[in-house]
Amino acid sequence: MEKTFLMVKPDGVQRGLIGEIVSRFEKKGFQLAGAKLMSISQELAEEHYGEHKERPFFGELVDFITSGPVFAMVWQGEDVIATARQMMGATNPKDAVPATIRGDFGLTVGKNVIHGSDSPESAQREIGLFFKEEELIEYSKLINEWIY
Ligand code: DAT
Ligand code: MG
Repeated sequence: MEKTFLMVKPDGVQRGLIGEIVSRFEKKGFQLAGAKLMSISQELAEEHYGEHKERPFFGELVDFITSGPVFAMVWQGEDVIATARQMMGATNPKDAVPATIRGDFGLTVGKNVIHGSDSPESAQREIGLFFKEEELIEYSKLINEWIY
């Protein structure tokens, strides 16, 4: 089953949105494979956001993501990578439609509440950066028979 890396950013943790965000993915029918509250080191932040190294906002982005704890998660399910991106909404909350996470809870691009992998390649890379294999749990849920 496809897996993706999702993370409640420091603003979302401070604002008490962990439960709300977990709940949305649970209710959708996705299955949690791993989760932890953690601090991101400077090195991990720079690696995670490596694709944006040359962008003018890179320093700000690294400072922000290391500014407080994040809630890192791996979710699995059919088409979870693309569907989670849709549920997150556009990068800039100004453009994110209502009923998306950024549309409902964000106002500015710098503090947009949630991160999600944008492709199978980035999902694999980001899961590997944040989780050890033994931190991901394979288990079956009977309810999946009513989802698939
Ligand atoms: P996404 O998080 O939707 O995958 P991205 O990968 O393009 O978006 O950018 C990573 C993060 O960088 C994004 O969540 C917020 C920040 N960011 C993106 N564009 C920005 C900009 N123009 N100014 C400030 N921060 C920006
Ligand atoms: Mg991205």
